[in-house]
Amino acid sequence: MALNITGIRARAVAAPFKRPPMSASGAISQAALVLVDLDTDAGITGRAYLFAFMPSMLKPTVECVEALGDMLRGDEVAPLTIDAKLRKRFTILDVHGILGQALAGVDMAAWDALSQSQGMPLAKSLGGTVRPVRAYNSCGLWIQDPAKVADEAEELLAEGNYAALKIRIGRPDFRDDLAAVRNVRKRIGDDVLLMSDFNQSLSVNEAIARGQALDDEGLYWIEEPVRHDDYAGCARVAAAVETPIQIGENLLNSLEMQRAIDAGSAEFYMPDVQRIGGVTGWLRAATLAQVHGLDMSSHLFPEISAHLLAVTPTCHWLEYVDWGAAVLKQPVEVKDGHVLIPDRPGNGIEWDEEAVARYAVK
Ligand code: SMN
Ligand code: MG
Repeated sequence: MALNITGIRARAVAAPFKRPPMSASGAISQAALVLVDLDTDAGITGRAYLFAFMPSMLKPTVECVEALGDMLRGDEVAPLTIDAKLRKRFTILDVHGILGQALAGVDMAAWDALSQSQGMPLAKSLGGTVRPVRAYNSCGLWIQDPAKVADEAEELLAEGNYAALKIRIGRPDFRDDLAAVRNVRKRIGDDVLLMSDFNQSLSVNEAIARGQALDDEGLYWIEEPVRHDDYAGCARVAAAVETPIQIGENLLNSLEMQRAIDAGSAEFYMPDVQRIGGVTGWLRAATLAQVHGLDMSSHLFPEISAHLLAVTPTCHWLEYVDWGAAVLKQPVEVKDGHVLIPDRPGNGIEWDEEAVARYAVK
């Protein structure tokens, strides 16, 4: 029986962060989220949220999602068909930026509606099983006073009995990065994995120098050392630095991922479900990672990423952040350093309407 779209609603919220992100590429003051509700003629509503990065981008993102909803009214909830239709329609405009994020939001909500209609968690609808997915706590260790990071590292580990954390680096003076990494390592011991993220802040030569200087510090990966689209530059860094290089949160589709792989840009890949094209785009990226034997992790969106990593052949690490939790009825649970995929139909996202009203942006 066909499930058809009756409309798509989008709402803007700006929720507070427990620990506001401050990366080498700037600060983010509020969790600016667009909540997507895809209504169907069976009474099922598919849900997803998008991260607009800044409150000023909420309105255009909402309008973009609503415009896509107008194009899909009456269409069957068939995510691959919807993806093909919309991408064909937007060929001349191109789908980078906010439009691409809106496409991903619609895709995620459509997959949610579809798997709800099947009465299965998304991971099961995709042919996988519900299982815990190992995660690192990425909710802190932003660019800050190197003397304070060790206390925060300890707090972050305790929040979910984690075995891995990510520290943000790229301070103006590299000695402060080194001090921060060493302080954290000293406190967490040798058994905890420590990922790191430069957030695209370095030139290729700086990245090689800093990366080599960090090679003896036991970091598990160095993320986005240089601008995300400089695949050749990133490959020079990857060749010169022993610590594995991780990239992918800014990849917009699997063709871009193929280009990055062809260039030898990195050892690890971590697509972001909102950038790579929703569930549909993720599955294509996951196949590519498998074909090339590359470990694949997720970026943000732990709720949906847990389902997706459960069906990713080269599943590596889930990035846990609590940025959507403030507006969710049942935020994902973390136990012993693993995100638990909720055993209920769909992706598990339901809004806490009271919180949504509290943080609504008109
Ligand atoms: C990141 C992404 C988005 C906002 C802040 C920080 C970071 C990460 O690159 O990988 O968590
Ligand atoms: Mg990153």
